[in-house]
Amino acid sequence: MKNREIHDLLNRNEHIYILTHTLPDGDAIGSALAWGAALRHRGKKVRIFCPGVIPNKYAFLPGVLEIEDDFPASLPKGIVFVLDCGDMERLDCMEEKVREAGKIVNIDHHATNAYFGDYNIVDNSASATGEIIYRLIRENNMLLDREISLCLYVAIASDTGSFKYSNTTPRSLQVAAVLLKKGVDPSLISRKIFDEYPLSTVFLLRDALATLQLDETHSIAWMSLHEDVLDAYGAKAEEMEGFVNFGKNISGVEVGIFFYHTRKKETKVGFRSKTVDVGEIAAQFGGGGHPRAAGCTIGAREDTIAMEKVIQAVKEALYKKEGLKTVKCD
Ligand SMILES: [Mn+2]
Repeated sequence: MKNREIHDLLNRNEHIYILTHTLPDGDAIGSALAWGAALRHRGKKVRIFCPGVIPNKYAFLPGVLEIEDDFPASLPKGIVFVLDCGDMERLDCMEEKVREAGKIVNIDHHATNAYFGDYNIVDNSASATGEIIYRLIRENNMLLDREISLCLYVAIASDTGSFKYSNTTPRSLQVAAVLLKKGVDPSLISRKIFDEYPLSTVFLLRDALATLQLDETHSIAWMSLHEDVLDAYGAKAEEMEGFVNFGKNISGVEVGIFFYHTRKKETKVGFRSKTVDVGEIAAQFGGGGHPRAAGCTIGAREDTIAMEKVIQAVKEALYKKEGLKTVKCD
């Protein structure tokens, strides 16, 4: 989509709807708020939607309270910008109403993007959707004040894991440099979105670490928590995010697994891996994901049965990989 087309589209429409995905991350929220603020400054009537809850750690972002969770039917026709979504499923059943509201502009950086928009601005070389929004703002001479810069910085810092992941490029750092010049405080953002956690999270982590176990070769590390423990601390399920890495990051460990047992006799399994394709393992149990990060849900009479099955499958995948290695060495 050319900038002239964006320009025309904006000139012809007064109402703008910005949507982002369920279980929003910093890129989803930061991109939506930045794009919304820039368009508002252009005199547009902007509404921002995100299905589901916005995690508390983003509460410091300007405009976050205006984000609505339910997309109403029969809105005045406008343009719908869908941000950071590989497909429309991520809008959590809002698709039909969304398509009625106007032409869809799909802005995203996922390699798997389904090009579901009437217009598509998809760039998988961008580290974050926030990086694409930055480019649109600059190329169309839109406002880039300190608040918009803050939202864009959160977007890019989130998706690059604070400029640590392999998707960090010279370009993402160049954009970050401009945003810092606009007055963004990187240490404040780091504290808010990466470092701070509620007390309940530390209690949960303590209990999870107490369950840490390893296989005999110390290649697999796993931990577990039951829903009852979360309730005891008044903790939310999202607080367990990242616990699985404590196992995976142990020197010598190849695969970290986290088991969350619900009262419905379901076990939600999170995998993180250094080498083994855990996406394949998760798929064996009806789940999915990426080679290095995946998940699945297993129903079983006993929590231990679900765990044993999963650990056995990981062991088999590890042995298969090691078998291949031996063949190669010969
Ligand atoms: Mn993203």
